Amino acid sequence: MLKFLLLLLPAFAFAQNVDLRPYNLTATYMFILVDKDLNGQVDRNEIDLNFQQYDADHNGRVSRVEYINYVNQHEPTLNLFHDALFDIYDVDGDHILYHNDYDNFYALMDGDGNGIVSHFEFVRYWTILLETLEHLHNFGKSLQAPAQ
Ligand SMILES: *[C@@H]1O[C@H](CO)[C@@H](O)[C@H](O)[C@H]1NC(C)=O
Ligand SMILES: [Ca+2]
Ligand SMILES: [Ca+2]
Ligand SMILES: [Ca+2]
Repeated sequence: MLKFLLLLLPAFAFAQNVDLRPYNLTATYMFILVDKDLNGQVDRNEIDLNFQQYDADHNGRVSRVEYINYVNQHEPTLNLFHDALFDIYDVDGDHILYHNDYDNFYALMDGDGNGIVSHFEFVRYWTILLETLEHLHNFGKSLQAPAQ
């Protein structure tokens, strides 16, 4: 399933040609999965909940190896994209995701800085991120020109 920030994509997770467009629809789908208590916003603890699924050894931290292992089991065709996402999450660059990284990422998504990530803010942030990293998950599709 599209597990949020590992976001990820359900049925076609193993397909060769994953197409996440339209990005605002993918971002909306991610929001629905992340907003576990259905209160219409992403609460800070919901970020923790999301990342817990990657913490294979349950030590409270997500290493790059744990994250990539999870990706390889669930969304292998998006591994380049996820490698870049890990770098975005890992704000202090120590290759381990922990509370400080989640705090930072939450603040990045909180466009108006009021301490709450609204549906609108989440979808806007992820739509832009999916566009920005398009070359890492949409490779090939723009090269499918008709044969001459
Ligand atoms: C996505 O963006 C398109 C074009 O702006 C818009 O028509 C559509 O309603 C949007 N969909 C969602 C789910 O926000
Ligand atoms: Ca761990
Ligand atoms: Ca870190
Ligand atoms: Ca906000």
